[in-house]
Amino acid sequence: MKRGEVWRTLTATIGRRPAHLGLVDPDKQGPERAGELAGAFFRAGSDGIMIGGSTGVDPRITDATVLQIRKSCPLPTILFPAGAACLSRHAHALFFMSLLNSRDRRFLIEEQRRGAPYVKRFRLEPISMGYIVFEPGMRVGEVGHAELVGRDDIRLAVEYAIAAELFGMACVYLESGSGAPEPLPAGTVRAVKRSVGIPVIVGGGVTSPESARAVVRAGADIVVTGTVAEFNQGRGDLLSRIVAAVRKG
Ligand code: 1GP
Repeated sequence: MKRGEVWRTLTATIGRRPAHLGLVDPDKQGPERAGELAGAFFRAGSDGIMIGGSTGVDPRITDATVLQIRKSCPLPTILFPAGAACLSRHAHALFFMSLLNSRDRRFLIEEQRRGAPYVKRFRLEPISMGYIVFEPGMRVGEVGHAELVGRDDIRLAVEYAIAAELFGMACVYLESGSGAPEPLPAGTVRAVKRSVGIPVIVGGGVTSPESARAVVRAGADIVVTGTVAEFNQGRGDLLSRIVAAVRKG
């Protein structure tokens, strides 16, 4: 995968079927284990690896994690940064994202301002994203000072998503928070999907093929899972069944 082709390739995929991205948080394990997780996502049929978490890590840890992931699987690597300190020149692309419902300028524009020159210098492919955090929000809700959107607050969700589209953002991400007990309700995903023409990404709390199916049938173009891969062993390859459910639509 060449830089500059990641988003084009992913959008071509979602023209045919929903896509799956596996999330690896460099803060949760060492690079070796991160590589193993990426390999598991690849074997399960994921379309790419997102690298990031709620807390800013040492850029050297992000670098080592990205390099190990690239050794372990051929999938495109997309940074999902908590801030300017989480960039790596070794990734293919990054979600250049703004947490639209943050109360803190830092997550709306300040981290982005600080990181922008490095994105250029590292020639990372930027994929602009409106990031919206819903209840329960988990760690990212706290760290990002999000004014959480209610799970069923369709009006607010749709307004944020349309605003993202009008800003020219490439996609919108509906986030319930990593480790959320459930994914976002189908009604909320469906309403957002009907309101915007840009791809809709849904993540947080997808831990079963049934919940993955519900989210894609509601209209998610891309489903993100992180936590489930960490507990995949001994569970009948749950990850492969989740990814298959996403791909089948
Ligand atoms: C977090 O939405 C992602 O940003 C993934 O969440 O860890 O709950 O799969 P999970």
